[in-house]
Amino acid sequence: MKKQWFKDSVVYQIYPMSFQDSNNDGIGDLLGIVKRLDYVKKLGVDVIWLNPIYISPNKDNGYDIADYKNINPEYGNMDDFDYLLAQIHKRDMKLIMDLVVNHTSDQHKWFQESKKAKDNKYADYYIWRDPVDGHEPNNWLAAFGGPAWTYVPERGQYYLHLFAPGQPDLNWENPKVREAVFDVERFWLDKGVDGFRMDVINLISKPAGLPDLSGTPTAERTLGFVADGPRLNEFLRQMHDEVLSHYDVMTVGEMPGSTPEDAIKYTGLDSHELNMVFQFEHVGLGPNPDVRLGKWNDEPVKLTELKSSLNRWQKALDGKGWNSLYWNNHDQPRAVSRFGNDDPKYQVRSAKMLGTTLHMMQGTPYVYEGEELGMTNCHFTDIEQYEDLESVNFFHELVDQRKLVDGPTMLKYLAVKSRDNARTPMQWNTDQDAGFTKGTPWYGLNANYKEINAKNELEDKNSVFYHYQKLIKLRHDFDIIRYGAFEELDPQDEQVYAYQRHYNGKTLLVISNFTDQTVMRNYNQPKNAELLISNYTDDKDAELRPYESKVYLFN
Ligand code: TEU
Ligand code: CA
Repeated sequence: MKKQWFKDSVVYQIYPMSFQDSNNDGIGDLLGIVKRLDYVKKLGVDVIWLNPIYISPNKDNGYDIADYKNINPEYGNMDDFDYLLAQIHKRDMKLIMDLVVNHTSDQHKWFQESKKAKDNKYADYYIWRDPVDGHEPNNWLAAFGGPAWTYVPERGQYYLHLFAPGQPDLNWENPKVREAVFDVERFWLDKGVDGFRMDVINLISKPAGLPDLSGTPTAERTLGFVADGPRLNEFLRQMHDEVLSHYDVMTVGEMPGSTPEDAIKYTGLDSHELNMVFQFEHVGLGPNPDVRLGKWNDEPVKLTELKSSLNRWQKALDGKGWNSLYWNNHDQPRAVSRFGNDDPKYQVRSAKMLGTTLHMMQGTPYVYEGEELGMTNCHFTDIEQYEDLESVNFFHELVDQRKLVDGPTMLKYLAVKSRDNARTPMQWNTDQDAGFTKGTPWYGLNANYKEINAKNELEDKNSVFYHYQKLIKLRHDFDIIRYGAFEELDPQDEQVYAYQRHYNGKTLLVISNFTDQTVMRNYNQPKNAELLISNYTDDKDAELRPYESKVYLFN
């Protein structure tokens, strides 16, 4: 069996558009990333995951691909890519690319051909259906608003798009589509890429017959209904056997709606499909006062629910599969705002607490650009400040069209949940535009970049950066962190997240106070227990101060 290096790795996610601009057009690019590789290496990560950099009209910031084998000129060219890959490998790091093959852009040549006729080579590359009583073929709704079907008069048919009309779903039932995707994968793997993050890969097999959704159709329920369709295992197995198994690669499947049982099917120890999955349970927590509004609310997450979710995944996959570990990414609000406390009084402490809580678990941790600095949400107050189609579409659909919520309330919800919170430029220093660009940034910076930036943190040994650097080093140094069995402690405790790991007779005890209160908790660790890491400079034993998080190792 190939060495499963993904189990020893920490991944750093770069959103290229917002990471570093090198030619002052205000847009991050590949040569900009090269300039920052020593910073990424200093953090100690092993793998870089790059969000899509292919030719795209950018209706969904690159998740609408028009040419899988060419670089979007905004980011540079193929020579720049080859240079970036070589520079990553030279620093003994690996690169995984974002593979978006549930759908393409409507500007892709395949779709441009497919929409013309019912009998050309590409006619069945997408999912076309005749109108039913003059309407959409079923009641599915799209993740970015409106119905999941758009009518094309040239064909006299509707095509399916689970996301935006500019993102037509590929027809994976068609073996030619599977071959075309495998060809794309081989193209990048033959260039030396070390694996893929696979976008919404559990949506590629649709329910047979595309039946109506029962009950109230919503965008979220549509994704959940479509997810994990009848031929998913078959398609993933074919991809593994025909392509992935011929390379030493790491794969992570993004799987909205997946359960631990699903994940074991796809990441079973033989890894004959994927190495791990991104599941959405913990980032989707919080009561949903009005299902018609989907994720749009500002309900806080209850710690007992967060613990129940993460602990269930830890226990279910222990010895059976492999977890990805993340708090945030380009689709989620900033971790310290969502799960910690971004009040300047607690921002550093709680960002470190979140890092410790996640990085001491079993699985492969993912650090999203800026998370290692404790970057926060933007607290926008005006719809004009948003650029993500998901946020803008739903503001207009829910406020203006369906009148389900008023503008000020929806703006509160956007401020908490919008993906734009994660997409403002990386905060490098206190220069104009935080050193991200000398041009006009494609998107405004978070106003707090003079306080929160890489330069300040590299000069402060107590910064979030050095805390993450230490967490990553601990994972590399201690088998118990990588492989130890997981044991939850006090699941009903509403203030403190505590758990243990066990390996070869040793115990790791992880204690995190998720509140701004001082609380007393005694876990009876031996007096000679070694304190591996803490976000305080001293240790008051049972007294846990606001957001205090510490890790003990003992026999
Ligand atoms: O996201 C999958 C997905 O389910 C998103 O709709 C996400 O859960 C939602 O935006 C959270 O509010 C992937 C990519 O990560 C995302 O950036 C793309 O927009 C989407 O697929 C379509 O490709
Ligand atoms: Ca640029």
